[in-house]
Amino acid sequence: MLNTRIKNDRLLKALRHQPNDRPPVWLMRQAGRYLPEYRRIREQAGDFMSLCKNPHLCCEVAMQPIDRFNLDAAILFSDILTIPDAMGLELSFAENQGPQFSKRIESVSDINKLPIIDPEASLAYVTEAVRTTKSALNDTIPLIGFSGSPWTLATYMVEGGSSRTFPRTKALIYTQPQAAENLLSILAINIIEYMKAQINAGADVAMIFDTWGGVLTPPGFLRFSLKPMQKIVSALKTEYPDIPVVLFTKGGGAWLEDMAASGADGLGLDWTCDLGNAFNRVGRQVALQGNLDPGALYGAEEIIREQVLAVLTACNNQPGHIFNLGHGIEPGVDPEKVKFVVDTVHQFRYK
Ligand code: 1CP
Repeated sequence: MLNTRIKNDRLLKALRHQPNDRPPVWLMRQAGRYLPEYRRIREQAGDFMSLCKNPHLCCEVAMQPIDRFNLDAAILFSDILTIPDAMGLELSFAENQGPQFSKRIESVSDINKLPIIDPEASLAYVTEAVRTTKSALNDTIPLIGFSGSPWTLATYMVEGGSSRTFPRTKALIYTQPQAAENLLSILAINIIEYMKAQINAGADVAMIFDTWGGVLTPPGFLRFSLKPMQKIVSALKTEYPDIPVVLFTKGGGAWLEDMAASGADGLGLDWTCDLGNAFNRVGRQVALQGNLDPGALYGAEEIIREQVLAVLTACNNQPGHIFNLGHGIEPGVDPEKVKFVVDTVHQFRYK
């Protein structure tokens, strides 16, 4: 399903290591609370999940940063926690609090009872949001579909919400590693079906957010995070060889060689990783996406320019770099600073 009709295909070119005039730019959490127009729609929707379940509003908020900043890619507006919700854990977001599940995984028998989902049925609101957004984009830029990684989704399902130290999930992998692997396998199966449904609905790129992979030990990362992500990459690349797959492990800088060997087309880097060094390590095998510190957006313009240029020049004019932040835009950031970052990338040219 190689989409050759897309007018601005810088992102797809970068993911294939083809030359571009400049790196493509999009930003994690580009749609979100730092934008006043997002806060208005969010208020109109009521709670966050009602927004996620309304394809027209999802499309509208996904388009807001595109209209404002002229980015090179749009990302589906949804959340990674839609899968555990569809698996029966009942997700809610209380006002100004993190996600909460009314049920969580407490035992091996809870894991054994988890369903294989049909995303075309229970997550039809997501595939509909993909179709609606894809149609609004009208092939101007690619649309990125996404899912959480099995490990990252497992942490939320076992903790029952957000956590800083993951006590229950750590207890699970150290006391019942086989059960943890079963949970991760069920999640991998559901994520594969979910990503296929998004690709069939029109997503041009598949990105896996492994936000919490970095809290594992090196062998723990290989076993509990990379192995199930590798299954997803293999399944998607077999069925859709032309759809690029990007893996982003926050805190995964030490494991780039292992991640590159997964067969993914691109890797996301957080800001703790040196981009030039990462490029020397794996830049021939995979495209690299990142990695401006989201905190730089609190700086003055001259500081931001310096930081953005450091990222833009780190790969030595080689193709295969996608400009992004090292993690999502924080809600307190001034949209004008975001515009300044994007404009600085737009003005850059490869030598
Ligand atoms: O009230 C609000 O408006 C809720 C804020 C919000 C938003 C805007 C949440 C709640 N999710 C989102 C959208 C979202 N989430 C996107 C949309 C597209 C875009 O990037 O523009 C994406 C890709 C996500 C993915 C997501 N959700 C991740 C992975 C990426 C990351 O940031 O690390 C994670 C971990 C979540 C869980 C989540 N969703 C929302 C919250 C508050 C949390 C908890 C985060 C935590 O545990 O610290």
